Amino acid sequence: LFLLHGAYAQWKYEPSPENLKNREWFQQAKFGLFIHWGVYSVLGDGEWVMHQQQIPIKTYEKLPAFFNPTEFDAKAWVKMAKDAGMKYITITSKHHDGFAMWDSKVSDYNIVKRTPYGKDVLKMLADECRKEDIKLFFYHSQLDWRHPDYFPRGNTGGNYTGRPDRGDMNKYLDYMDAQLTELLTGYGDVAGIWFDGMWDKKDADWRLEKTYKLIHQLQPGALVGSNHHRAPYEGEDFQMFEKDLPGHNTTGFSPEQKIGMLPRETCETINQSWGFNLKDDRHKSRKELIQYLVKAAGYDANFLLNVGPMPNGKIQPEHIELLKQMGDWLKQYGETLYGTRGGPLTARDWGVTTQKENKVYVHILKWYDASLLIPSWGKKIKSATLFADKTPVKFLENQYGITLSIPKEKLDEVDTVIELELK
Ligand code: FHN
Repeated sequence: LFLLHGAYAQWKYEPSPENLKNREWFQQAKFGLFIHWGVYSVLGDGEWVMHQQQIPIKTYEKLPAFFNPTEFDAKAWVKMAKDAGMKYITITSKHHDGFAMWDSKVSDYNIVKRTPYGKDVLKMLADECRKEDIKLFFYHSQLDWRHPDYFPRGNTGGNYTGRPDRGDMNKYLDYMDAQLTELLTGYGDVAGIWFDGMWDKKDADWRLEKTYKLIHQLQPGALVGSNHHRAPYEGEDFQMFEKDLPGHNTTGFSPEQKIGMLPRETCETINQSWGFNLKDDRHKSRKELIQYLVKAAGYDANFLLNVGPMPNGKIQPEHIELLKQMGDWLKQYGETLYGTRGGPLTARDWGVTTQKENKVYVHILKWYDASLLIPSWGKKIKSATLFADKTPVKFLENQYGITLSIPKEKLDEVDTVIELELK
């Protein structure tokens, strides 16, 4: 046993060349669409409805019969994402309720077998993404409220399932690996697996090594990430921060993490909910969303922005409109984000910087004065230009740093971008 344990601890993951290439692509992509969609959307009360309304499994299992998304149009979703300037989509293949959104062979608790709709939406989406050159990730919940061998933390405190707290975790993990195998063999190139839910049973043996090796063997290019709110484990390819800019330590930050080690991503919802919520009309504003995207880039992270489609398969019109506005903004300013890396400065109260080759983009998100002093990072500046209209910006370099003069009337309340060309 000791030897086995030792072997586990020593596993050293060597990402394949295509994996490293995909990591680079990921770092350049900057913006993705997160989709939380499942049978829960029928109730319009978010994806945690089973737990929150304490619905017993037997009752919840009646829900798929009401899920008939006849208006679902993969083409329209992918076009919406593309028009928003997004480069990838991450969709829930299975959320905590255990319902599979594809034609799973190892469980008939899936969209093809249990709903009047009867079609494999992941397949349709994967085909459309491939056509349109949008990459597709699967969000996969490790926590499973329905599988008899996943024993949740119980009906007190943790998650409500209305069933006993026992089972054979290994059997559950075999099932999970079998479902992952289906997703990684039947849907073409998968950009990655986005795990969530391990936090439910922090001390369980999740057999991560086995699962991660399986994924890397089936699709060496696929990127593995997990929303476990801890420092990355061996076998992971990117690090995610839920509702959190890296390092802002509310969720997803761990002091032991090595900053900059893996590509990063932060996710947020467009309103307050992940899954469709009828009562949620607290949509974020255009300004908030654009600034979040810019800040994420300044923190060297992608922004994965979530929508929860309605039970009919359509996306709320308010969300379509907001995404369109982001896309319009990106048409003008995308150059200052795509393909850049965060820095050279760390985030400031006034905003962030992004960089690409011999250019640095100063994104001023909140500033009221006609000049701004930024610290110097040891490089000399050749020119400074207001990105929006290419007019020159006066600057002064001295021992205090770089002072940029910004004509007040040119300050943009969303993002005033100053392009610095380096010598
Ligand atoms: O419990 C889930 C939640 O439903 C949602 O999927 C988010 C997305 O990041 N993650 C979990 C909470 O950490």
